[in-house]
Amino acid sequence: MANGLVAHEMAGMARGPRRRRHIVLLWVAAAVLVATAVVLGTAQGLPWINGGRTVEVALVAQGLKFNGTNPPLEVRRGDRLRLVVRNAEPAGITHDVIISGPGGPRSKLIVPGETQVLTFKPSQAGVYHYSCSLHPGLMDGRLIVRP
Ligand SMILES: [Cu+2]
Repeated sequence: MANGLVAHEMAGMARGPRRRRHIVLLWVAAAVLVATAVVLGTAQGLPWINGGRTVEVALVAQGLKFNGTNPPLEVRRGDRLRLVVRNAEPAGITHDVIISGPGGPRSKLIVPGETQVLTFKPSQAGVYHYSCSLHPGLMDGRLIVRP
């Protein structure tokens, strides 16, 4: 995408006056600087760069497990976790989802066939848990929040 933008700007340069060429060069330099900062910031986990990241995870509750194995989930501090939880059980088996740890939210009861979305933006790093309060010990996975 960045290459496409540069090519477009270069085409403009060939036709435009000298002043316009300087402005275009400034914009290209600024774009390169911003792109570099974003890449470096993301790689180093700087919250001021990646604070707006949303991590969406689909969880299917079935057979008294989340996604079969209650897999560990991983985000970085400052990420917004968006859990999309679907209850795929037969009639009569209700679940919920609770994130344990500082500020962790709790869903309402989720009946078979229903989907609920739970969002959570952890402000502290550490190991949290996502679990179903109706099936403790069976539906319990780790949520790892990296610093
Ligand atoms: Cu449950």
